[in-house]
Amino acid sequence: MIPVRGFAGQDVGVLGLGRSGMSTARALRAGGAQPICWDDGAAGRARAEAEGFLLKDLSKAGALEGMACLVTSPGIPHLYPAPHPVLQAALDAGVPVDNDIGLFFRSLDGAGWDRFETEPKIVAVTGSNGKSTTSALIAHVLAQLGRPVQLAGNIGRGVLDLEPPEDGSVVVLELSSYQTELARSLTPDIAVFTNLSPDHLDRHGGMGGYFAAKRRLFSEGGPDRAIIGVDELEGQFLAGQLSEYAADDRVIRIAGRKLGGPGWSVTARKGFLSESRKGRQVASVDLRAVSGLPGAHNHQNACAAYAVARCLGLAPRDIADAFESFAGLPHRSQTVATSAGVRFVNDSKATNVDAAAKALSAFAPIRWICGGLAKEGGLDGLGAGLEHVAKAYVIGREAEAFALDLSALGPKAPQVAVCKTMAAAVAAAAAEAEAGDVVLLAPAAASFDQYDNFEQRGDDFTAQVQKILAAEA
Ligand code: UMA
Repeated sequence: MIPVRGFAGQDVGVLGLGRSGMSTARALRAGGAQPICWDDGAAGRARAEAEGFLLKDLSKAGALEGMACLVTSPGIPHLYPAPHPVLQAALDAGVPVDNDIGLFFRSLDGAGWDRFETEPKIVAVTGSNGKSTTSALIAHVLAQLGRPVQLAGNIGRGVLDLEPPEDGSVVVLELSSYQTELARSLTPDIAVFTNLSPDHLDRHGGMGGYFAAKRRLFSEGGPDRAIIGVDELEGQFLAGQLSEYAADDRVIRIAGRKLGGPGWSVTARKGFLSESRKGRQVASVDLRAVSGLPGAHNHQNACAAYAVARCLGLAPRDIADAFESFAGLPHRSQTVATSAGVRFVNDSKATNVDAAAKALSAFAPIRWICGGLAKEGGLDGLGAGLEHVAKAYVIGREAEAFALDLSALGPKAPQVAVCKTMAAAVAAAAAEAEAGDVVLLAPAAASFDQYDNFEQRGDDFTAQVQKILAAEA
């Protein structure tokens, strides 16, 4: 645990008692503060009570009086579509608001940091898609090459749960826009922006707000190195803004196309990663046979992880060797079974259209399981990968509406079956699949209409596949 500094003897409100809230309460207590906790759900309150934390309904008038700070959880709206009532009360009372990420950065350095022979490095990864895989891949490469490394953040572990970093170690943080928008302190040594596509727009008041939330990772503390995906205009703009001159190698551009100019870049085309500096290629890696990183979107993740590893002084050959043993993450292009030449792939994390488009372009021919709680922006962004789809099997409470939206894509529209449940979709797709086909779950929608989260949806897919294959055996 990282004890929180700066609040000893003071009251600090903790709103939300899930993964980040509970670790915040513990770390505040370890740093000598008095956490005063609240959660709108009984389960959260029970968790805190079981650990002896003080509970107080922070929405009651005057409850925030005398508090040094209010720490909130990422899932709780602090601005749009409307602040949670406790956040509004903090704004009204002038109580500073922070989150566990801000507390982590403010608590990390300070007394004792100079005892290290090799200072620990903090790498923070943000972006719409690929940030979990990129973060996990960075951690994997470093671990393979013998560097002590810890991984936390949006990937599922509260950042204050980390152990204090040791000599020469690296902390890799996956950060969502919810987290970067609010943190009062953001000072990574290396920061990565993978890409940008519409997501969480209700929480950020639109695309501009969403981009601004992510951009804070680069503007607050000013990382020593910024690794920026420039396949979208926003990334191009950000890279341009951070570079003092064209060959400024504090900025490393990553892309799925060839980049000109004298700057430092890492690009991936047709399965080959290429590193260029001062206009010349300095290294290349063949990614085609790396089974844990299928498809162009994973090749972009590989570019970002490679760039981080290069910034940390690792050699291209060693990084390439470490890629080979990366198994991928559950629910992201994860092959869960292969039977009679049919591959079953769980990409439940494809919760938006852009992520699904990337999954569709990574495989062919596809029996595509899709649908759920549709996000703003429609299905137009599914792009060229749609041509890989032999047939779509639609799940979700609003499956008919989703199927209609797919059919409305005109000549590009695949053949569609309305299945509603995962069991029906997997059964139909498996029955119709031929050797060489990929049965792919890549919903292009959130899971909350039928599941608690995308992990539960992916687990259901895997369970249904196993059931069918067991019955066939
Ligand atoms: N709660 C309230 N009032 C509310 C809403 C929630 O009291 O109005 C309470 C809930 O009852 C619950 C707690 O807040 O007890 C949950 O807080 P949370 O939703 O912030 O979830 P945590 O368990 O703290 O997990 C958070 C991240 N969750 C979100 O961003 C929604 C996790 O990312 C992250 O792994 C974890 O911190 C550790 O850092 C998950 C996520 O869905 C994976 N992220 C989004 C994404 O990837 O798209 C951004």
